[in-house]
Amino acid sequence: MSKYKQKIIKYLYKQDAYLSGQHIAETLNCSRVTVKKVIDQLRSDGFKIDSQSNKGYKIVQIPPEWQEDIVNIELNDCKILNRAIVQTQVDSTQLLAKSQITHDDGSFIVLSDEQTKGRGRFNREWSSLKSKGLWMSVVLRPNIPIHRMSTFNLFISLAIQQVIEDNYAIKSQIKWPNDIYIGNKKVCGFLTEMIADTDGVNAIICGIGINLNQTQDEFNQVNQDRATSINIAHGSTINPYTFLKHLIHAIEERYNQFLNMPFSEIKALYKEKSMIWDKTLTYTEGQKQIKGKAIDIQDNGFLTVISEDGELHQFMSADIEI
Ligand code: BT5
Repeated sequence: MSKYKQKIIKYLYKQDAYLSGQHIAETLNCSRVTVKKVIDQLRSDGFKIDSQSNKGYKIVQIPPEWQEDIVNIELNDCKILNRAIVQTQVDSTQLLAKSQITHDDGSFIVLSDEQTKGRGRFNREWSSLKSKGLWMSVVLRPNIPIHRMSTFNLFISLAIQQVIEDNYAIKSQIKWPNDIYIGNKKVCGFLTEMIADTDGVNAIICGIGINLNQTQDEFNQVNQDRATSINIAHGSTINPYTFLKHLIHAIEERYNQFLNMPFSEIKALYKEKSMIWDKTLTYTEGQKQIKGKAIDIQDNGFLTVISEDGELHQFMSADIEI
């Protein structure tokens, strides 16, 4: 039955119209009894499926938990990713992705409804409430030397920023090197890790956290005044599958650019979408801390900052207090 379950989900998910049991059975070459059994199973899994005697069936609501079959439908057209691993709860999608790499040499995503130990950079906590956001790790396999990785985050930032702006009409901005903001609140953070040796990069593991459907009071005390969600900015519920579809498409496009063109070609756009210019901010990288203004970004992704005493500083990655 699971073979038909997948096919029936796919068939119904793609349709806006009602489809009769007879029609589904004929198309999928199974009996109407099988169709009915699968529909009952889907309903008990949490799908709301309307049925009307003369018309047939139509999915009207998908359960709030990620459905692997539907995620895979959204990945269908993507040429850079082979599959999705979907979990209800994990410690961190980054950890699960890394453990998969040892026995899967393809490119894939790991998605979870909830993370109990979601992490940001330097092991900082990433709050990942159940079914409220996109908690995802993307594993990619570029065949490039390590030094080329210094611009990867810049391409990915633009992918995420543009999904929010182009599809939801929300002005969003990039905070170099790895955050996306709406106004002065963080809506997304991502981090890029890699497995590499002297021959080059074997795997990129890019962990992306995007707040989709939290209300403001659902953020914990630490993030209460500093975080926002797309739902809050947009004023309505965000369909996670639609968001995922847009994001995968944008990542594919920007990843191909990252592989094939220098950062200098998208630098003007990146700078236009960035929020850190013309402000005196505090930059911290390791032991080094300065107050200054960002004045440019280099073709290798390094940020040039001029400190209050007029000295120029180059940052590869830094924490910026805004
Ligand atoms: C980041 O780190 O912003 C990268 C976050 C990456 C999370 C993803 S989710 C999928 C994958 N699996 C993981 O375990 N991680 C990745 P950083 O720049 O260090 O920022 C962390 C800071 O962001 C925290 O110290 C909080 O102040 C803030 N923060 C935590 N949760 C947040 C949230 N949901 N929304 C906005 N800000 C948050």
